[in-house]
Amino acid sequence: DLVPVRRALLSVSDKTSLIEFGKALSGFGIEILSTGGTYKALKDAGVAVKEVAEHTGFPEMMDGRVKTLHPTIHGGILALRDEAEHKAAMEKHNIPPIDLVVVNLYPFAATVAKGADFPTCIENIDIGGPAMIRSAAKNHGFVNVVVDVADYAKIVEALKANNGATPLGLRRELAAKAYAHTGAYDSMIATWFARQNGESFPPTLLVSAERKQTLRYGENPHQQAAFYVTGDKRPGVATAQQLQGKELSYNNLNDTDAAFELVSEFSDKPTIAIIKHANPCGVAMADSLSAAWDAALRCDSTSAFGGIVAMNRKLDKATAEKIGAIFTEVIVAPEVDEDARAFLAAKKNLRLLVTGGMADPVASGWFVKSVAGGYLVQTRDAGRIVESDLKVVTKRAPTQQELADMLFAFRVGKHVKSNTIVYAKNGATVGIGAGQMSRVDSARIAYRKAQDAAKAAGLSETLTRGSAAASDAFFPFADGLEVLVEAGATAVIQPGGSIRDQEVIDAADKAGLAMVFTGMRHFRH
Ligand code: 93A
Repeated sequence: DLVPVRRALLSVSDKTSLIEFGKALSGFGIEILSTGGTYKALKDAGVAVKEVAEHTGFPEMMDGRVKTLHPTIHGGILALRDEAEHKAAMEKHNIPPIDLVVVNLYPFAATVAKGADFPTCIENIDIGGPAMIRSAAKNHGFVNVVVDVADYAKIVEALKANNGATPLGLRRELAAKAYAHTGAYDSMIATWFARQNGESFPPTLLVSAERKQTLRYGENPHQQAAFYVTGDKRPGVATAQQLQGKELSYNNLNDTDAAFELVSEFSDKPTIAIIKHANPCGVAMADSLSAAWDAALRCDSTSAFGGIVAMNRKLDKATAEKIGAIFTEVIVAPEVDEDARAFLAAKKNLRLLVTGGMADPVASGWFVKSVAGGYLVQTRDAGRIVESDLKVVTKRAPTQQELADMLFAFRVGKHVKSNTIVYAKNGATVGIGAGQMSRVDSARIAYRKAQDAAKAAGLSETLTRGSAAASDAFFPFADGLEVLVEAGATAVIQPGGSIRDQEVIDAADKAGLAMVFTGMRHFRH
């Protein structure tokens, strides 16, 4: 299954490492064919190269739209070298075989990202490149195809190891990668095109994402899993750099994403979120990160064990020491200072990630969920309630502190599984009820957890006394609100919109609570 490489076609938009690779190929006595720009770059660097136009006897034309779309090229790639009829055709039409195709495509995504106009984006749809990649991958029995600069070294190594030939295993591996590449390229174009036509979603779900990593297992050890990335370079779990610790697991990635997206909601003050099973068990903002950690941990120090910790400021040593005092799976921060890094380095199992910045909470994007027989797709929840959105519905209006805590609690609640009740006081959650089938139960659980936390801290009363409480959706009855009253909350924020809103408002008035409606709910199932 070893096939010698005698002739290569190089046609690349991204010319990174091109010269070194060209020189290496020449060193194996391989003839190089190239299109205009690639030809010029190689020639200027003194690498022996022949222009495709000379090879085919046909000039590049129509502003480069037709460069390599010629039977001399495609016959040379597609011909089965062991088929008499194919060999006869090659001879009759004077078609030399091409054994290696190296192509990277017109930078369509980068052109769109630059904000280019419609005709420029269209001109950056590569046609000849994908055609050659697909031809070469189809004929992997004889032909090598390289679409990624990172694979240049693999080819050179194989040629070295096999005296100028490559093994079938490598050619098959490259072929699979080639089709993934052209598929992702076309799906990107399809998505862009649908958007130009005014559609939010393309007619078919073509998600352009490439496999970054095969994970050890999925949510459970008997499930297989992999991580696919879209190429979006914004700060987040897909682009974060891991500085230390074991490989991230499926659950780690899911939880880290939840933690980082949550904490990215807050920018005014140093904020920390501790996450377990994709739900926060403590979130707090304070004048320093270290104080934010103390307050976040106080909310539910039992659940914080084995948690994922995210923050919105550079991690400093004082905070790292505090986090390091309890068992933590992952820390994710925009940056980490030298002293914190040195301190954490001793904790070999702790995974430390830096993102280089924070996520944009109002960025657009898709949320995909699978159901039997299909996928549900929605735009991500970029909804954000600010003070001017609030409508006071009770006799008493909230105080400034209550207002601040209500907005904080509601924003945290957006990142908690429904049904959600979040109690917050002085910029810190003091009770979180998540994922219950009844809103009353979420309110009760959050209160009970707050009582546990108070007991653990040796306090005489629970921190929910004098707190603001947020509900991710309206109260269908007054019973949920009555639990908040019992817990000592003095202010409530909720979407409103129930046919029994008046009953709920009456109950709040009776207890002297201040309540506001947001008009927006944050279900998260
Ligand atoms: O416009 S094209 O779709 N028509 C072609 O026939 C063609 N052949 C190669 N674009 C074509 N290419 C692309 O040109 C390659 O995929 C590569 O991205 C680029 C390299 O051009 P140059 O060598 O002139 O820099």
